[in-house]
Amino acid sequence: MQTHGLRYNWTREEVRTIYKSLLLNLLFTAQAAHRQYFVPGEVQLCQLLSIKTGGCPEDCAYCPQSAHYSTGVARQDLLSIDEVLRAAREANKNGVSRFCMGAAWRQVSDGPEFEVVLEMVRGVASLGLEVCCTLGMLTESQAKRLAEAGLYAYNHNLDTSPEFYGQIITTRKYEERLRTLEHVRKAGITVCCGGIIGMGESDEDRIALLHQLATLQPHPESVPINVLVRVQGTPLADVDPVDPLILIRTMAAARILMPSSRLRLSAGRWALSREAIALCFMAGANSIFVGDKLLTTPNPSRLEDEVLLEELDLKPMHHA
Ligand code: SAM
Ligand code: DTB
Ligand code: SF4
Repeated sequence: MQTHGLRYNWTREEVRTIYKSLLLNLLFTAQAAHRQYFVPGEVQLCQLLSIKTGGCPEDCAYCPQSAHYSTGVARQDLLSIDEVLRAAREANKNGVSRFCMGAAWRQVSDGPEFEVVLEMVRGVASLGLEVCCTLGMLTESQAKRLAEAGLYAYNHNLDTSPEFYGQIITTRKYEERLRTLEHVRKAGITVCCGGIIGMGESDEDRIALLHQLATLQPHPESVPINVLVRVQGTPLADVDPVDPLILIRTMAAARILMPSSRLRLSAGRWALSREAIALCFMAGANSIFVGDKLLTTPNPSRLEDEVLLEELDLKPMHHA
């Protein structure tokens, strides 16, 4: 991967200036940055699978899987290796090049369930897919074992600014998230780290999140930008929806700050217009999640997405 021209010493002020610049200038600069590192019109298709659902001890205010809220999400114990491999093979056939397994855990515990997850990673990797996991906090030795099993990426989001974080989650600290990211890095696994917008945060919070991400050295190879999916029963069920132009601004700023990272238009795409999605691609997004479901919430159907890709002249990116 080309690393020329990347910067890690962005100041908060510089990030603010970029984020607040005139929208059309922002889009133009972001698209130019995008073209230095990527083939225009190529998008990576990723698919999620919830391998363990609900009943999570954390109190993340956005999350339908937290045991602190009653959201109607049915709890599901760890899936079998067979069920996971069946889903991964199906995804592979459908042109997906990255498969991400999510578990509603606060952290990974050593023991039989972790051994099963390691076997799932080996199996998915053997299909030639980029395999990603998001399992909560990890120790250094757990990260090392995942790397040995062939894990390509680990997703662990900072979610929002350090300042706003305490209003969203009280059961863990921002610093703990950063520590897991260090363990992932040290084990040689690529980092997938981003956040959520539309939780009632301010521009300054979004700027601070972008600043945190863009000063990680190296940058996360993958940056998911999620739009809050408001789920009944969670404390954020009735928060005002975010203006799509704010999403587009956040995407463009992320592309300029971290030009060589894959930028993923993740949760919340279902609620966006085709035109807003097109502007996200203009702003430098180059990946989406496909499949009828994200982890627990709905996503556009595969058929709708086929039409979308065709209408926007986008081509699926193949495995690197
Ligand atoms: N339990 C693990 C953790 O928190 O790291 C992994 C799974 S968790 C569901 C992964 C990410 O999904 C969260 O960090 C958050 O960014 C995102 N997420 C969860 N609920 C969401 C929602 N309602 N809308 C948008 N993003 C959401
Ligand atoms: C990420 O940043 N977005 C993806 C992935 N990482 C795990 C998933 C978002 C999940 C949205 C809520 C749900 O479907 O439960
Ligand atoms: Fe648990 Fe992850 Fe949901 Fe937080 S985001 S409640 S840690 S599943």
